[in-house]
Amino acid sequence: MSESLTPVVCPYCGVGCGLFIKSLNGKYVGIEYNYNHPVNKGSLCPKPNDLSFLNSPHRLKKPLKKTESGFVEIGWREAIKEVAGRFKEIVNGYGSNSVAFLASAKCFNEENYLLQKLARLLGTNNVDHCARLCHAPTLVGMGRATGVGALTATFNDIANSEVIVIWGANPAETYPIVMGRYIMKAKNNGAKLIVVGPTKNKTAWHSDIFIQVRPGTDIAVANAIMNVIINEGLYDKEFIERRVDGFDKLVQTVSKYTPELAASISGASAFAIKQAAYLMASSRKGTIVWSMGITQHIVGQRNVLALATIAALLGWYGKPGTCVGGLRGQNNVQGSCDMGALAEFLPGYVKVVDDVGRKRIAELWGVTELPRNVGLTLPCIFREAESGRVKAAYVMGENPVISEANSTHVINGLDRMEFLVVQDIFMTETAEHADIILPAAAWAEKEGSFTNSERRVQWSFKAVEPPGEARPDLYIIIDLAKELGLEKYFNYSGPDEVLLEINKVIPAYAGITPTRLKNTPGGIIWPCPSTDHEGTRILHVEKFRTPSGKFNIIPVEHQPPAEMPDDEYPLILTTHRVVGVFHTNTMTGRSNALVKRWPEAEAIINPATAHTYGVSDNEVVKLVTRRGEYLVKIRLHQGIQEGVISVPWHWGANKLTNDALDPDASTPETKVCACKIVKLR
Ligand SMILES: Nc1nc2c(c(=O)[nH]1)N[C@H]1C(S)=C(S)[C@@H](COP(=O)(O)OP(=O)(O)OC[C@H]3O[C@@H](n4cnc5c(=O)[nH]c(N)nc54)[C@H](O)[C@@H]3O)O[C@H]1N2
Ligand SMILES: Nc1nc2c(c(=O)[nH]1)N[C@H]1C(S)=C(S)[C@@H](COP(=O)(O)OP(=O)(O)OC[C@H]3O[C@@H](n4cnc5c(=O)[nH]c(N)nc54)[C@H](O)[C@@H]3O)O[C@H]1N2
Ligand code: SF4
Ligand SMILES: [Mo]
Repeated sequence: MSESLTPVVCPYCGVGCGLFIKSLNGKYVGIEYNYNHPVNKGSLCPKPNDLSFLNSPHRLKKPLKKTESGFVEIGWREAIKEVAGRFKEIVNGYGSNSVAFLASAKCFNEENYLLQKLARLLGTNNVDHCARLCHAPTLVGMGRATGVGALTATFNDIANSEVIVIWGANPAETYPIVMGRYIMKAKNNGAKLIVVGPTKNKTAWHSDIFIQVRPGTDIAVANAIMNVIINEGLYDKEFIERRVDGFDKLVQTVSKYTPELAASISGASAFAIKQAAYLMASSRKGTIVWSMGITQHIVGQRNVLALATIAALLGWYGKPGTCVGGLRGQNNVQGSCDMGALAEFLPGYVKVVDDVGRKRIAELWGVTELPRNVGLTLPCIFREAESGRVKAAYVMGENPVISEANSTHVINGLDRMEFLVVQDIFMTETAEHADIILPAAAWAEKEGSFTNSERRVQWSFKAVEPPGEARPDLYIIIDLAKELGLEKYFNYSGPDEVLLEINKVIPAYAGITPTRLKNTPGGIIWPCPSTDHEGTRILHVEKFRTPSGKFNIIPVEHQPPAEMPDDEYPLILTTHRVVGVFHTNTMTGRSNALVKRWPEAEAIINPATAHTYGVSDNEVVKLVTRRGEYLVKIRLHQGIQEGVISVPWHWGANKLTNDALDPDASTPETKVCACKIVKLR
């Protein structure tokens, strides 16, 4: 018997906690806490305490092919030949842009890098991943305002802040270690906490000021806060003068957003808005972080611009104890974006339309040109599939049937395609529509690097053996590329060689070599331009990375959500997450201890709203929107705004949600739509 402990990075959220996997003869038997890990010092939230999904009998173990009598097992050789053959046929018949690739924030940097390289060498920028449903507005908005889409500093800087603003996020459930180890630490040291959102949730419980807004009204509130800060002369004048462009335009725009106007738009109290403005302005060491309550709106990118601008007024950039940005969601969503698994960006955020940058990467890859048109984003891939223009897709580690807005159309799109490949660790709701299913090894069964929300790149080691014939995504992509005739460009023996190429292609990763990373247990924070550079904790210290070197203020106006309540659909529906369930529940849903504690969806509404519609606690009702219906149990919650119903989306609520898109980031508005309750008895 051989027992071992292997250091891995948690496979769930973007906090990037470290732990050890305990294995016996190559099989997962449990975990041990890693008390020396710089991010979590041993603490873990509920999810990685039970990783028994690794041993689930439902793991995919052999490639599968759809036949008239259902899925049948086939060999790897046949599977790869079939996938390559059909992709070649479709590209030759309909052109490169008739195929699309979905990369995965669950996979390593090296795997995402290879998948986007494969797409681009096949001649298409149709490669995207779940960042599109998530922090694409942050990427675009922070990119325009500061030059970099990522979080400006680290969790330690949050802990050292004197004022912390959490806007449209519920870290107590979604980033529990950031809440528990960093935000609460700051609070214990005297920091003040301001929370903005529609629900007095577990995060808001700890707030000093809670601004309760109706979903989709954040710009009005943000502009009113800036209105007070400017009118009272509370902004950081020196910072504005030296480091910010566009202040005068801002003054003009926010002048009409009085706290009273914002209160009438948002339902928040004008008093709370004013108090929050004074409290924020009381310190030059502050944090503003946000997440899906801000981004999943048709105004997601504009929301981001507004919040980033508040921080600029207060000088909350470029110094210890300040931190601004989106808390990145999936364990490797920051990395997947860095690697260029996005329709508009090549690795390192080189725009596909940037001739110079694109040429540089083409040369490094040994080709003369790369596709120069922006590709289809995730929601658009399914729309184009439904209308018959996207003929084939390769889905690595995503489950769009559950995660995409207005999911009925996603299913229509998948079914209309001529050829669908799904590469996953489980038979997902999406895989059921596939022609070929490829069984992947889970993160602990392979090795590679992940990048957390702080830009911290960490190596996660192989701890256990994959089940059956499941293989690491990296080798599946390499084999496929070879079968497609691209062997010259995919000549890698493993993840180390891929990371060495990433070191050359992405300047911010230049010094993050495999040897160094494996010997640096806490990881290295990018930008890290050379192997003797220790990494960069705080961005924008001297200059912003915009063309002018200054923070670029882009003032924004309030705009109502795409769909507002009316007589027929009188309620506002929003969606949220719960701590013990991750996304489409493929992994947490197969980990027994978690399923016992978090077995099903519970939609929360205010008791007054429940009274109006004659529903009671625990009652199962039908929720109906213009797009679909969904049965769910009702849970009464004093803390939620009247007229709002909040549904966890993990179990299929996206039948209801609106797929109206943010025009700048292409992110669907999954945080607001109009809805009605239909009683079943
Ligand atoms: N347990 C668990 N943790 C996770 C995940 C998971 O699935 N499960 N997923 C990870 C990922 S990928 C992500 S992106 C993050 C997301 O993390 P969060 O954004 O924190 O998660 P959500 O619960 O979707 O939304 C947060 C809050 O937004 C508020 N909200 C809704 N509409 C609005 C609005 O219009 N304005 C404002 N101001 N607030 C609003 C809701 O009250 C909700 O509490 O979580 C990560 N962590
Ligand atoms: N209504 C509503 N909808 C939302 C949201 C919301 O707040 N409200 N949030 C959105 C957000 S922020 C996000 S990030 C998306 C997430 O959307 P998705 O990324 O589609 O959701 P996941 O369940 O994380 O899908 C990951 C898949 O990868 C598989 N997997 C795990 N490890 C591996 C591996 O090593 N290799 C391979 N090949 N597969 C693997 C898992 O089994 C799973 O099927 O959902 C979005 N959808
Ligand atoms: S906070 Fe996130 S990274 Fe840390 S243990 Fe929980 S899910 Fe894992
Ligand atoms: Mo996300």
